[in-house]
Amino acid sequence: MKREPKYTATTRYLGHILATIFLLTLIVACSEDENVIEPADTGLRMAVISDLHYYDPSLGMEGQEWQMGLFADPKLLTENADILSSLFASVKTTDAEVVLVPGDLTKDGEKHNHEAMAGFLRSLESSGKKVFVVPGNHDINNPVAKSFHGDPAQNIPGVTPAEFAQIYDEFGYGEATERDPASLSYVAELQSDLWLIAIDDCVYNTGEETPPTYGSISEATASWVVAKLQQAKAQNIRVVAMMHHALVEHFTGQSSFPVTAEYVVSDWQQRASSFAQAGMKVLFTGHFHANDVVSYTDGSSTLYDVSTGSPLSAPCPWRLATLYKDGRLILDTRTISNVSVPGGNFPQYATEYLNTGMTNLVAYMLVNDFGVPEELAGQVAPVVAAAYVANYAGDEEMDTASEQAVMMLNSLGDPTASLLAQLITSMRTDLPPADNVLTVTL
Ligand SMILES: [Ca+2]
Ligand SMILES: [Ca+2]
Repeated sequence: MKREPKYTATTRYLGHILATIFLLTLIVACSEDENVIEPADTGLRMAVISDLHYYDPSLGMEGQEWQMGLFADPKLLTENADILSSLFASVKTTDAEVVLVPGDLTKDGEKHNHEAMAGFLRSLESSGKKVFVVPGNHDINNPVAKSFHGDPAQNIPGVTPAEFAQIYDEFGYGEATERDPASLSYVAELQSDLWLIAIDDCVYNTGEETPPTYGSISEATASWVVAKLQQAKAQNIRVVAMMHHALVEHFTGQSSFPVTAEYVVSDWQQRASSFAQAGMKVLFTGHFHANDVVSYTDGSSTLYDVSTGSPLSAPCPWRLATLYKDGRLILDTRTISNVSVPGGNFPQYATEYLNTGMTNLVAYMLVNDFGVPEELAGQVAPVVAAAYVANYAGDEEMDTASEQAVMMLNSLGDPTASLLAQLITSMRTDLPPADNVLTVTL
């Protein structure tokens, strides 16, 4: 006769403990097999906010000159203070340790707005983050720094390069381990084995009545950047870079279309090749107001140009980026949504504002700058505007309306019409990799 085993409460209890230990062992073994991130490598968490274009509403928003400015450049300037306030509140809630701002901190380089921006950045730092800035094309020696208390608009003080560095002393210039004598470029240490190379590619002293849109890295500054990259490589130090203008074309032909050429730095292929060869692997940029990522390869060297859109242009994005020691860079995108506007739906309001503004601007430019007949301009402008909206948002694709417009334009046998067809196609054809949520290995 088989005897039934007798379980006591104690043996059942011991059994549970043994089962738990066994399970825990399994979990640990599985974790090791899957090669989870070592606790020591939590990565460096960065927020990237670009093209903030701050303008203090108390400087006035009245008059035809103000309205003309909005027509020529359809940014959400009227709503900018509320939008930036929402942005800074959101950035504060993240666990980002570093905040990168690749230029265009102010509407047009007004000293008043720079000082206010420094106050906002100080408040970000008091929430436990380190902020680093470089100038954009609007920020320094800007001849159109104005207040708008009715027509005519009034000139107000701007800033010189030295004043810019002084105002943003706590946000890069004061903690720089090295500064480029030829520009406002600098090196700062983000971690003991990670440098930020902040590159100033802006052109300040043209003597023109309006600030230049294009950017250019002087030979002296390019050599300085290459020397810093080589020094980092020799010391086994990783590098993250930032600059205002794109270093690499973000869509095919961007540097040659008349309306988009000035958004890519001059001599971009030469600069991109030398920086990639010297070891630059990732560069955060802004300027075009588009969320986009492209790569550039020279031989065995590849770099990623990560462009971040503006909070003042739909979809009002900013980025979170985490860089691990094994080279993985995880990029995520956030958009600003909680701003009070007529109708209550801010994302929809921002998209309609950009769409309408770009449609009107493109129609005007087609007729007045490119000699396109008014009827054709009226037909094509909404398609070009929609291409901008899609390109700014990132991960863009062709749609039926664009395909039909491209076919119609190509059938006209006119050089301007063909160029427009190319522009629409290029702006809707995303170059790899993806733009908003992705992981790349540097
Ligand atoms: Ca892309
Ligand atoms: Ca894209």
